[in-house]
Amino acid sequence: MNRTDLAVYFIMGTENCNNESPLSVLEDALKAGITIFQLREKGNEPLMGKELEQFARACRSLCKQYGVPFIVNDDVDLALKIDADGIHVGQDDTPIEEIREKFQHKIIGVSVHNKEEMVKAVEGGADYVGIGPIFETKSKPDAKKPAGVDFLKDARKMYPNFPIVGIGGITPFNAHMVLEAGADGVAVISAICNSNNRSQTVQQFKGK
Ligand code: TZP
Ligand code: MG
Repeated sequence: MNRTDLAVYFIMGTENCNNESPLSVLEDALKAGITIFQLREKGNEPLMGKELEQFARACRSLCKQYGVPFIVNDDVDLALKIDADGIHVGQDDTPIEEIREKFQHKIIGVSVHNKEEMVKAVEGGADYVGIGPIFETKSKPDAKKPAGVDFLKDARKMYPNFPIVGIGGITPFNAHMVLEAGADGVAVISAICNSNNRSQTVQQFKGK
């Protein structure tokens, strides 16, 4: 994958869209210029089974229409079934070696929090890593404590050219800290979901 694909990485599931239809939030974000999208269906009442598949297919086709890579969080079977462009996994999800067999030419993203996890992901064949939470987040109840940008800086020094995205509590106001620390982009839920001007928010993330 290109490092530039990570510039504005929008993540969303139905629970993140307050009073708006999730598909219209996604289409608005795509129009605004997000560069990659991850479907992350979590929470108390997540879509499941056929409903989830139908929603995922609709997201997939919107992303295709806008030429934006479509990534599925965690759910390897769903990603394969709907021919997603890639999968994103955390440290407690399916191991990368197992995924790569099924995702030969697709994007694999891994969340990492320290040097050991980073090395393992890169050597195991990840296409990009997500590092966070950088700042305090309200979108992931089980998130680790905010880590700031120290490890992100170390990760960039270790791997000068590897695709890295920062995540967690990132807004147009603090994004510069993440980019200056060496990230190729910012991964966000609430900053885009809750924005009342998504086009402006995305342009701000792009430094415009
Ligand atoms: N992983 C680490 S923080 C986080 C995830 C999925 C949530 C990011 O959401 P927000 O609203 O951009 O802080
Ligand atoms: Mg996970």
